[in-house]
Amino acid sequence: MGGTAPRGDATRWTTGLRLLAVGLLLLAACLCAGHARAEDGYDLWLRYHPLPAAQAGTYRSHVTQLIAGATTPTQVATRSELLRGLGGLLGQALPVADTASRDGALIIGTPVSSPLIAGLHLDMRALGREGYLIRSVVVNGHAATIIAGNDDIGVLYGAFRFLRLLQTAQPIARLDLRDWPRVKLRVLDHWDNLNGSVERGYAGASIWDWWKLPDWRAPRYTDYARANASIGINGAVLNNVNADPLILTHKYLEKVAALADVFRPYGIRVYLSVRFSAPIEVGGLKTADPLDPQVRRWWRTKADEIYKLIPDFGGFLVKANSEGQPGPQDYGRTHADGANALAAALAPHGGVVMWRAFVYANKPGTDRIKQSYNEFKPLDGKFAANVLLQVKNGPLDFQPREPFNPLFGAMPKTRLIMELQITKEYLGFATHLVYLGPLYQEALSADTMTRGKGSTVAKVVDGTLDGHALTGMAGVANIGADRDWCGSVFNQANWYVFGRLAWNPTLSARAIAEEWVRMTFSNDDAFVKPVVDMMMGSREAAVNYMTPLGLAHLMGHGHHYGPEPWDASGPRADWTPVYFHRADYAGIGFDRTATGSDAVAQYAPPVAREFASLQQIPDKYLLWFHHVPWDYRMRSGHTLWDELVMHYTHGVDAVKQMQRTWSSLKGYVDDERYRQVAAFLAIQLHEAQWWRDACIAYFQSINGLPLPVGYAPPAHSLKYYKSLSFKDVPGYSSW
Ligand code: GCW
Repeated sequence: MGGTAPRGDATRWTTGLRLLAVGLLLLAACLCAGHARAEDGYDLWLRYHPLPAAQAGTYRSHVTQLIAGATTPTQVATRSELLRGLGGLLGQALPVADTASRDGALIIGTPVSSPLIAGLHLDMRALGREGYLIRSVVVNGHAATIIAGNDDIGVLYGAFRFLRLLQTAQPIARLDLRDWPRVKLRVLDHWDNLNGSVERGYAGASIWDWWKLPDWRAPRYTDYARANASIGINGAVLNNVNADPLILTHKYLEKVAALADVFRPYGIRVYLSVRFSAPIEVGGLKTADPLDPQVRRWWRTKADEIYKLIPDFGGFLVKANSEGQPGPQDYGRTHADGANALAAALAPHGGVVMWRAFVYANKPGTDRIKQSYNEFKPLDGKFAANVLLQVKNGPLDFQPREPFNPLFGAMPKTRLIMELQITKEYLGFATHLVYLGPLYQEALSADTMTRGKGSTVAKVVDGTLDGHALTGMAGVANIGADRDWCGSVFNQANWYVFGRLAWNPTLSARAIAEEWVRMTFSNDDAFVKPVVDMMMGSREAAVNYMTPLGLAHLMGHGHHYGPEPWDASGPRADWTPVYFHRADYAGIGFDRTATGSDAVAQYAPPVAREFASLQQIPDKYLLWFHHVPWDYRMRSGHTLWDELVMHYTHGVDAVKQMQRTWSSLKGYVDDERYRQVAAFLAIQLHEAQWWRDACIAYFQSINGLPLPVGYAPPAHSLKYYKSLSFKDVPGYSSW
């Protein structure tokens, strides 16, 4: 302070006042943000932050002690989750007791693990192994709540459900609910490579640290298992379907076994993607012919080795004769021959084969979307009992919108598992806010009409349509080593909704979004409603700014980043946007009616008629099935071209609206998450505008038509958009 003139009392006084004011402001800010402390997203929807005092007080009177066994690893996990969750939510540690000594005991267990539960003689037949029942009861004259199941894992699921009731501010005084999974295998498919990269992964490197496994079992593996168990996911395929054969070497199997050990208490089985030619690459054989006795013996011995290390190993996932992967057709055998050979090796141990139907190699020249059906439908009835055919939701490839895959309902004698993509390869990668609940729900609720009205895809998936007990749903994971797991907070909702719909495919995407928002952010209705609305509209926004009215696959070549509708570069025609949109001076769209590729004929007649008819086809599938002139009159009265421009523009406007919604909610969210979402929405807007402008510029270069009045021209020339090129795009080029 040398050299500064001494200040008088008055100055000191004002400075003091100022400091006090600043201090008070800071204090106020801290108090306001009390519920909104900075968060990095690591805790997902299992945050367990203290509930508002009044609410916590009510809950505390209903939950005063925990009576829970801790003999098996699953029981230990369940008890510790409840202590952690309730302790956090209620703001005080919950005492563990042996018997209900006062009102408010939370009693958990199975009739075997808990004498108190056994004494209630509950009817739990319908619950199966994984279901649970939560009920308010009276025990020893005291009000109590029970969480009961037939098996420890059901109790764990029930515990997470109970926590969710509190997390989402539901009443718990008079509970009587029971639930069980409608689908048997609820599986995440990780496209993780052994070198730590993730194909189509946008959340950093793989979470599996293969290098340090099996010695180092990162705590994160347990948190991964907790998160999955909380939504009922019970399986994980650890490695990419473009599989490295090394995963089947003993060294790697030991690593896999370590992960299986961590996951086991949480009811999660591990599965592996296998390369069909592994008997050659790992086994040193000359062939991988599935009918060769040596090859069959090799798979059997390999399966025996795996089950010695991992007694509850789930099975294999196989991508064969697809996109360059080896397969049975290399030896003149069918997909069924291939699948059954592996299935025979796993069957003695109770394992399954999930054989992917995503193939389009058999007849180049045939409409790509028809090939999988052509190839697999004739094999109905030919697959072994422990084979599931894994079918993508749509016939093409995880586009922003596709009609349902016609294989659903078309193979009644085959167990079909549905594959959805959670990672947003075609939906803006990590940064775009696109909630996939509506996409999944649209796919599941589609009516295949294969057994009359009401033969929905969901009924194929849950097995009720054709009476299958072995059923499944698989989601390509969006999980990586990023601190927030999924590359953004809102991407976590897609992991969440996948798990919830795999548990019960008839749940509503909106209800699930609401649960997630309450658990992830806040129970304040003033926040919940607008955020859920924003999420529910987000997928349609993306469809509009990327591929409206049934367009598909206009993304950048190979890496799939941004628009490249002009791309015709090969090496295969059916990898290029021009193949899919077929725009020319006269019109646009892919004629898949009888005058074109006749893909409509793969659907049940009433659906085929609807899709084939210009009068009946819903606008959203128009250009998927029809090639129509640019001046075609839409139902709205606009021409197709005008309507296309309007859809693109709506998409961009919807993102602007999302930005407005988010900025109006600043006060409800901690700064860290608020700012990331805001920044990502800015990226989304920029890229949505780019999508709109690039596509309009390109299509306009083909049809020469003016834009409808009031619609802004693209910001740049087509030449400019074509000049953009991208290197090192995340998630690309691992195979
Ligand atoms: O969508 C495509 C992806 C490939 C992927 C393939 C598949 C794993 O671009 O990266 O490969 O689908 O599902 O097999």
